[in-house]
Amino acid sequence: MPHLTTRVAIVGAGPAGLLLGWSLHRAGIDFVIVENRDREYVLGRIRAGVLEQGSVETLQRLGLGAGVEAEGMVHDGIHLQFAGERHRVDFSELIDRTVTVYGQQSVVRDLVAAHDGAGTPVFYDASDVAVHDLTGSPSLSFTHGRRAHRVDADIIVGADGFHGVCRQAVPKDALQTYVREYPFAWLGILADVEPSTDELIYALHDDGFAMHSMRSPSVSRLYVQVDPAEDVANWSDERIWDALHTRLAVPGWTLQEGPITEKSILPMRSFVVSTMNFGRLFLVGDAGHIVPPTGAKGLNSAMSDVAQLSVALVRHYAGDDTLLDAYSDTALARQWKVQQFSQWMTDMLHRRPGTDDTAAFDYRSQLGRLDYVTHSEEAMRSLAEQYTGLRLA
Ligand code: RFL
Ligand code: PHB
Repeated sequence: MPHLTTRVAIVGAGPAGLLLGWSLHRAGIDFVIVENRDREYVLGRIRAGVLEQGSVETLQRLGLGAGVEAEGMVHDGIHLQFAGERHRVDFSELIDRTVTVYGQQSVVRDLVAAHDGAGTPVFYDASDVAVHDLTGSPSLSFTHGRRAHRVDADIIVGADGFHGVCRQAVPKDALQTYVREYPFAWLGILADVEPSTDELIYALHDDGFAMHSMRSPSVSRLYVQVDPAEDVANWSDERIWDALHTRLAVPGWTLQEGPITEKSILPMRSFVVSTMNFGRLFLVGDAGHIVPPTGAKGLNSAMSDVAQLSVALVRHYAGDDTLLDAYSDTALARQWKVQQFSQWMTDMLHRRPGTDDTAAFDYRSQLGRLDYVTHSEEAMRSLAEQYTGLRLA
């Protein structure tokens, strides 16, 4: 059986695993990445769309800035819409920060191309991936090309997302989880049509949330709030456009329609682990935390974890464990700030189901909150700071 020895064994070739591998490659630290899907699946996954300024800087620092610089769309602010009116929050003017619309698919494409070009060891299409002896001499086993493989490593990094094996490998008494479910989901579409807006629109309407985002000057990304149990088959293209027209309407503005090329329902959940470290295992990204997408924080949090862990690993191999020992606390301190922001944005912008007094009260209270947030400079500044990305740990 092929038997490899490396310093860092990374499970998962999503954005977190690929980015960490690339950071280690640049630092001259040996690593292996093992992914249980094939390369085409990894490249085809459509997910997040907004990069914080710090995430763009991370890509640039690692020599991966060309794609985002050529194709990324820098946005100075967002629109918040409620009660039939659209209000702009201008990040540039308020705090001199921006965000960049650049799809996760493009980030992953750039990372895969970089790894391919450098010939780094990324095993796609592996099966039976398992981690062993996390508090002793850690190792990874998997099947690849019908052959059993084993990797001995100093450190294992779980970059294998919410459903991965690494977090599950931690004994139950060593890791607690904190979860919050939401009584709604998003139906997301990609459409071949020029975006009808220059910046993202987040709207709360009597019928529920809707959002207009984009992927390029000719591709729009749009979302509508639906019931979590909803079947995507119940949503014809016509029904989706009708809902978007209704929820995004403001006088004097027209939503352009185009062919829908992708349609899916995204569940919503908040989830955080009590520790991102067990023995020689370190978790990054969705393996350790999930946010509802309203604050656009999933991918950015994964990139922030990786930025911290890669510096900690470089220091570790230079003989200093201070940052590695502090990694879990540092990452979670930042993550809980991101969690409360994502929860706040989500609660503010979605219509709770039900016709009882509490639902009616909540809706009016949300409208009051939106009115405050779009008219108080202090409130807008706080939103801007959090949306464009906290720089503190
Ligand atoms: P990923 O992207 O889930 O990658 C994990 C990788 O690990 C692989 N894997 C395994 N590999 C080996 N062995 C195993 N046993 C394995 N189990 C899993 C997987 O195949 C995969 O390749 O996690 P990562 O790298 O931490 O990146 C996190 C981001 O992908 C995530 O936070 C965001 O995409 C979340 N998210 C969104 N965030 C936003 O900010 N805006 C969005 O619009 C948005 N849309 C989404 C999303 C997440 C979604 N999922 C997870 C349901 C839409 C969807 C559908
Ligand atoms: C997206 O473009 O897919 C997107 C943008 C902002 C969000 C969520 C998703 O908050």
